[in-house]
Amino acid sequence: MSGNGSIVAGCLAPHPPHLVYAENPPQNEPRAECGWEPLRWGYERLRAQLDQLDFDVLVVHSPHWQTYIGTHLLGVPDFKSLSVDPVFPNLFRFQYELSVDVELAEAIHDEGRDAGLVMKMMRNPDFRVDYGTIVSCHMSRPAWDKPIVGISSCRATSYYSVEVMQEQATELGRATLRAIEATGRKAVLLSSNSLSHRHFTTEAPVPEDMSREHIYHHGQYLWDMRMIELIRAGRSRELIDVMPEFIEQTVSEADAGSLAWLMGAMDFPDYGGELFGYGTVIGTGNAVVGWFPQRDGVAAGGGAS
Ligand code: 2XP
Ligand code: FE2
Repeated sequence: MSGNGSIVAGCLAPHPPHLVYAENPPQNEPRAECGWEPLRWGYERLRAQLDQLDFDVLVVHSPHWQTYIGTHLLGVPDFKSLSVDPVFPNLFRFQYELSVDVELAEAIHDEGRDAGLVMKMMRNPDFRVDYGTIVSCHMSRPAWDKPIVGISSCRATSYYSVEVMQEQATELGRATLRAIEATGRKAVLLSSNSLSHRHFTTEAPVPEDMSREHIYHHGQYLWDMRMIELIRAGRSRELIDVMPEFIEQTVSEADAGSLAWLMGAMDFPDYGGELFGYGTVIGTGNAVVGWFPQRDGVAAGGGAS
């Protein structure tokens, strides 16, 4: 099948390992009593929406696969290993087993290269898939019954500036869309990042003790609310316009380009993203959001009315 693929949903799908920890799936070794329910209920609502959709593949852009020369894509059909979070090994020791849609990954590689981006297929069969990719995929689709495409973050913010990163990431998004269309895939896209990212540097004796969980400070909350307002109003170009200041003020993980990639791939939606949940994790702001371009009432192809 080829030529009539589409993006059926785009999601903001943050990856705090705490959320997997609190869900107690069999793949994760540590056990939790509870924790971060507002966010986990948000993911539950996102999953219910995705269950209504017919799709072939999850395409995920992760801030924690950091490649300093160009954008890399997982290029091996199957991965199986243990993922241990380097910062939270007490919360996340996860046995993963996943398959990759290598044909789509190669198509994105080729489209990106043809658009002038530096692209590379990652062919090491012993590669350890990053925990950002794993957490976002697990929380969005815990059955692990769909192949994924994993895309790295090329750190253009660190090398150049947020503005250069955004140019590259939106171009990568457009290349991703062209590849999805050309290969005939029905794809769900995951932008694996939190919003504000200032966080506490010590942990409660019981990590899931929610009496200790709150936003790092009020200014971070105000920024998160502003970003969520733009998302819900379908003002995605403004979202990109304010992102340099947002990233500077909140040290946001959006600096990785995941959200700019998503907006580029979805052609800057002028319809609202649906907010499924908001909550903090060690003080960082996290929103779970879905954009559904094929929903009734959403004009395909965008364009302000
Ligand atoms: O520190 C990070 O980048 C994480 N993703 C882990 C923790 C909490 C995030 O919200
Ligand atoms: Fe992170």
